[in-house]
Amino acid sequence: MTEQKNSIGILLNDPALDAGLRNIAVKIDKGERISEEEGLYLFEHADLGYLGVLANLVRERKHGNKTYFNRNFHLEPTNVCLYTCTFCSYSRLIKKRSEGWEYTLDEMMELVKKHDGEGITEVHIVGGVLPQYDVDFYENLFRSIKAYRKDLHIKALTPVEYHYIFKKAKISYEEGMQRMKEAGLDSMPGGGAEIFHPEIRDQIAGGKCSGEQWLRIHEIWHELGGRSNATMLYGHIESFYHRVHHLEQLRQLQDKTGGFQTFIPLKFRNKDNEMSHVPESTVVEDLRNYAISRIYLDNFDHIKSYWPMIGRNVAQLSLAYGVDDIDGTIDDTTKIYTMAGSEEQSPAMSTQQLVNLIRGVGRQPIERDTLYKVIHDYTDDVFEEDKQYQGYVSLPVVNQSN
Ligand code: V47
Ligand code: SF4
Repeated sequence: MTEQKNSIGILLNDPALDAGLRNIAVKIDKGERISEEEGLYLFEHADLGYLGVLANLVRERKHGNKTYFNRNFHLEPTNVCLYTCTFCSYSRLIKKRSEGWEYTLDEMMELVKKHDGEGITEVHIVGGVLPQYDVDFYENLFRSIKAYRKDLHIKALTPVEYHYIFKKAKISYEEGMQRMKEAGLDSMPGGGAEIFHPEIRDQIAGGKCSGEQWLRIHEIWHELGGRSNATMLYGHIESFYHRVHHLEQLRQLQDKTGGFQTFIPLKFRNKDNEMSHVPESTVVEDLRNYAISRIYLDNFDHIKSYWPMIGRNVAQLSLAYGVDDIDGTIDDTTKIYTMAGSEEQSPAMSTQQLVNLIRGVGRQPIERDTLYKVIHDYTDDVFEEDKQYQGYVSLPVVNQSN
């Protein structure tokens, strides 16, 4: 039996560990990359305990105990959409547009103004795809936000919108992204990725940009010096093979550009959509998926669990399975997950609540800006209301169905 200084030693000293998992553990111990076959092997054979040890080691090598969050709000111009993604509970078809909302530029600026005086650093803009929201519209929106509040980081739109509006304007992706940059776009969120593989994408997100187009628009944005995020919508009709394929496409592009900051696995929620008959993944599977993502994406700095979607208790648990970021304070400004059945029916968390959520599992809460510049390290801060706890607050009572 070998002497090991880190937690992987416990795994390697277990004579019952199978050879495949042992080889992968040795690779992770040495800081080596795993192959696609090994990624698939993890999905098919590795239990949660094993994955937790490996993913936590990778996470702590990169970030120690640091756990990031930011202060943001969401601006969703519309929930009416030309597309009909089968997993989407949020959008309304054009023929039912009276059931949805379609904000004008002035109405959106009123929503921005609601956050006057708040220490918010980012606006995350995402919504449905409609012809009136074209290149000119978004240029005006970004310029108006910057003119009003130039410190606000604009993280906006996905290749789904960009592909559509550039095609409509008959301009190339390169020209389009350059125009967005000049209008004030600071970074791109990770949405619209779903599952890249056409076997699945065509069934759940037919008609919108392909996996290749999604990746190409991010590549162009990175070449312009921009940063962006990436997501994967998992736990529906895809197989483990499709998940590994998705992760591999991201890892390859990241090797080329280095422009991705964060990977965000998005758990499929099945309320009120065309895939309501598809059962949701278990919490154990969610944690396995975070852990394998952390192990596989060795060239991504951050793995984020998005608490409005996964629920704050699972987000807290995910911090032991490779996750180092739990997104932002949000302030009840997104409807995507409440409409899809998340246990977070009114997703708002104050900075204090987020800080305590992170402290509750013994991690260090760090407020960051969108580009991960540290804004404030809350490790030693004590909030007035928390003085009674004299240290970490205890875990909140878990009350969720899965
Ligand atoms: O692209 C839609 C997903 C995404 C459902 O970059 C669903 O910081 C689960 O990308 N069940 C949009 N997921 C949200 C998004 C995001 C969120 C938070 C942070 C960042 C970031 C990006 O939401 C869509 C789609 O993949 N989605 N419906 C559903 N029923
Ligand atoms: Fe439209 Fe996005 Fe919903 Fe698809 S996921 S229907 S593109 S809003």
